[in-house]
Amino acid sequence: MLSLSPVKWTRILVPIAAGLLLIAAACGDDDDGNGDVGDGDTPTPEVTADETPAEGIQTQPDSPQEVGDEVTEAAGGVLQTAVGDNFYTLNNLKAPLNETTTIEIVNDGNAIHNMRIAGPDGEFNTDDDSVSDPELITAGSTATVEFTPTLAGTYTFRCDFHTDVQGGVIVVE
Ligand SMILES: [Cu+2]
Repeated sequence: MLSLSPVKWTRILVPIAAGLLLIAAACGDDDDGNGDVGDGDTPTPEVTADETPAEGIQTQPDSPQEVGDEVTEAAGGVLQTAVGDNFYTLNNLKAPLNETTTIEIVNDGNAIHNMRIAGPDGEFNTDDDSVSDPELITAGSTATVEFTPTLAGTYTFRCDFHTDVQGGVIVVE
């Protein structure tokens, strides 16, 4: 070792120093790289979280009839209301989630009425509607709607024959 000339020491030390600089630079790059990876990981869970709220009922139309203050709850799987010309006597209804409620509607009016519940899609006249059976309730007769909600929320219903004035809501929870 002691026999090496200054020129030979230089040939050894310069590459070592250069190597140390490269390592230091590489470490700096790694830190930046790790930071980028960390930032990149963050949006991934957000995308997953965005998929979850897709479940649930969609925005429902407003009830065309003013919703009454009196809440009528299902009892023993049955909800009773009536219709006149042209309104529901009880239109602030409440039904349990994941159970079948039979809504009984008596027509106390003279005109034909019915009940159509907008389904989870929040639109009338689509496949997920629940409609009275029979669909036309004549004066003095009774009809039923079998309603089995599997999603919580407030559903809107209306009469197909008086869509602008006759309706109400069913709160499901
Ligand atoms: Cu009607």
